[in-house]
Amino acid sequence: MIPQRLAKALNEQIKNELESAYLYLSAAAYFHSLSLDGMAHWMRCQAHEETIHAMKFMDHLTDRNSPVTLLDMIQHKTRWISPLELWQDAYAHEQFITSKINELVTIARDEKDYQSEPLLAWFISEQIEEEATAAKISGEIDMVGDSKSALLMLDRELGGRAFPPGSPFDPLAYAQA
Ligand code: OFO
Repeated sequence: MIPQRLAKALNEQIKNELESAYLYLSAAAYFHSLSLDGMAHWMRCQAHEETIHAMKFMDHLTDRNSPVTLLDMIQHKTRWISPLELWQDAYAHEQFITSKINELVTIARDEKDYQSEPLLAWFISEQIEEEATAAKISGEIDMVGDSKSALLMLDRELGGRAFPPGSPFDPLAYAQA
C-alpha cells in the first residue's frame, strides 16, 4: 500500500489532471468559436493527453492496492478575451501542475515511498516538455500581435498535431461509430 499522505495527494492529482482536460476542452470550444480550428484541434489532443496522465496516477494507486477516490472537479475557466490570454493561462496552468508534481515528489521522499519514484520521474520530465510547449506557443502568439494572417498561419501549424490512435477526442474516431 502507498503511505496514506501520499495516496491522498495522488488522488488529488487524478482530479488535477482531469481538471486540466476539462480546461483544455473549454479552450477547444473557445477556439472553435473563433474559427481557429487548428488551435481547437491542438487543445483536444491536449485534453486527451491529460486524461492519460490521470489514468497513470489511477493505475499506480490500483497496482499498489491503494483506494482510488474520484474527487469533485472545478472548472478553472471557460471564457477568455483573446487567444493570447488563453495561451498565457495554459502556460500558467502547466506551471501550477509542475508545482503539484514537485509536491508529490517531496511527499514521496518524506514517506520513503521509493516505488512511486519512476512514475514521478516520468511526470517531472513531462512537465518540462509541457511548460516549454505552452511557453513557446504563447510567446509566438504574443509576437504575432494584431496580424490576422500570421495568427492563421500559426493556427494551421498547430492543427498538424496528431491524436493518439483511436482517440475519443478525435472527431474522425467517432464519425464512423
Ligand atoms: Fe498538462 O500535464 Fe498533465 O496536467
